[in-house]
Amino acid sequence: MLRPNNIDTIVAQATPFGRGGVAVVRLSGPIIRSIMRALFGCELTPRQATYLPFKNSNGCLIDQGLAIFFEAPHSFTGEDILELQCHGSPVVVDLLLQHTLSLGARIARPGEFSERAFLNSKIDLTQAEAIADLIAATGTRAARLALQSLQGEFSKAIHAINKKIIALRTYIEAMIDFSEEDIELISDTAITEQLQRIITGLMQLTTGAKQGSLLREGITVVIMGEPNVGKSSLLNCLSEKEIAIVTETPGTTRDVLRDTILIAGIPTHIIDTAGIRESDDLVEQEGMRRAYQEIEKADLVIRVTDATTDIQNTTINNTCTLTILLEKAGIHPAPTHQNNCPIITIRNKIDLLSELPSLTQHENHICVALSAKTGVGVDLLKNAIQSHVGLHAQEEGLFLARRRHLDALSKTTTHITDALNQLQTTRSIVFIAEDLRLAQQSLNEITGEFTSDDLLGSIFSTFCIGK
Ligand SMILES: Nc1nc2c(ncn2[C@@H]2O[C@H](COP(=O)(O)OP(=O)(O)OP(=O)(O)O)[C@@H](O)[C@H]2O)c(=O)[nH]1
Ligand SMILES: [Mg+2]
Repeated sequence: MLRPNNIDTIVAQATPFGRGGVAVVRLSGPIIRSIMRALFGCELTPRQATYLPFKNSNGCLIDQGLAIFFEAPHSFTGEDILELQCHGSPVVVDLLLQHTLSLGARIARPGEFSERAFLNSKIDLTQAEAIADLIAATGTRAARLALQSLQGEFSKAIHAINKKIIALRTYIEAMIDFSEEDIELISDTAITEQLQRIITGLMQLTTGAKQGSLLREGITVVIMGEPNVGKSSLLNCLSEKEIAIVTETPGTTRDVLRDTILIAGIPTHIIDTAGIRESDDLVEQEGMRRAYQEIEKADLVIRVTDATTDIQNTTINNTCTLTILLEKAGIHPAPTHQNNCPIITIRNKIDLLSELPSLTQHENHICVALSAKTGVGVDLLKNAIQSHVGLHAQEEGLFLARRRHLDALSKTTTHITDALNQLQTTRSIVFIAEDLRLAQQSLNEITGEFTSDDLLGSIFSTFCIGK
């Protein structure tokens, strides 16, 4: 592990930058006691808030406030920590930081406090990531799930599966080591059953992690369609803001416009694009090229049509795929185009036809009749987006997973499946043992028990300073 030999004492503002009632400056490391003596002329009693003047090296007052000393190892980082609560002025914070730097501390890198907590085994990697996720959470559900992970729920679920792999590995390794001796061997059927049980556990965990990752990452929904059908009006209506310019001139939108809204607690990144039509206008062509780029990355496409003019296009047609839609619009997707993501068709402007809002479904294809101008039927669209995402209402078994967690779970499942295949084909105990070892290694990447220094560096560098 990357425990440095010469541990610096680090300092950072733990509260957001700017003005406020109170700001917190946090220090962690081996020279905290000498910093306390320089700042206050004494060492503080651990875990006791003391109201004190904070002085610079000339004895001049910088501020007065509360100071709390957490003695190692009973602190967040496992090292001595000093927290200074001063008035929330950027000038005061800066003076305090400068003074602590002159006393031998250095400015912390982003995530360095959490990194030290991890390296000193105060928290595991999923808990460290949960701190960053809790801070970044955009909705109450995401915040609740981050807190659960911080309390160790995700790690507990990983450990439960790990225990099963270890138990099986122990048997298998013993079969290799003592194959000549008279030990009780477990049958192939028993090994198969145990492997299958591990796979089932991994599948359940992956489902919960995938669902939870939606709350963290959100989904990308791209609005596409011909010019003037009301795409930008729909973006404005969904985001309840005047983000896009709306005019009756076809070809108004050229740039890609985005906003993120919460639909059933899921961050939904809505993207409005240029209207798609044959055009000689270079700017419009560039707009369409950008629209196409966004469509390629979409999780869901909302195809808007004008109900007053476009009757046959809105007919529900379950053979309507993204590729067909793009070709109809004169865009010929590259042969590498893979995204055949689901499409919801909108019959917009129903207010002009005095039609009632509706949601119709034919096999997998959904059509919503609404008015982006008056807002009627937009709730139906939100419901359709929500059911497309398919997020469970209950939170049990959901984990606010990251991409790397999903990758590690998938690798683990592959290794266990390989072990099962070995059992059914080569029946080589040595190969099975190796697959189980690799499975355990992949699973341990999640909690950080087996993680390369490079990966750790990249994880913690995404944290904010002071955490
Ligand atoms: N009556 C009515 N008018 C609408 C509705 N939605 C949009 N419009 C009008 O249709 C015209 C075009 O709307 P936009 O939202 O700019 O359409 P767009 O698809 O973004 O158009 P481009 O950016 O040019 O591709 C504007 O005059 C809107 O006021 C609707 O539901 N009902
Ligand atoms: Mg527009």
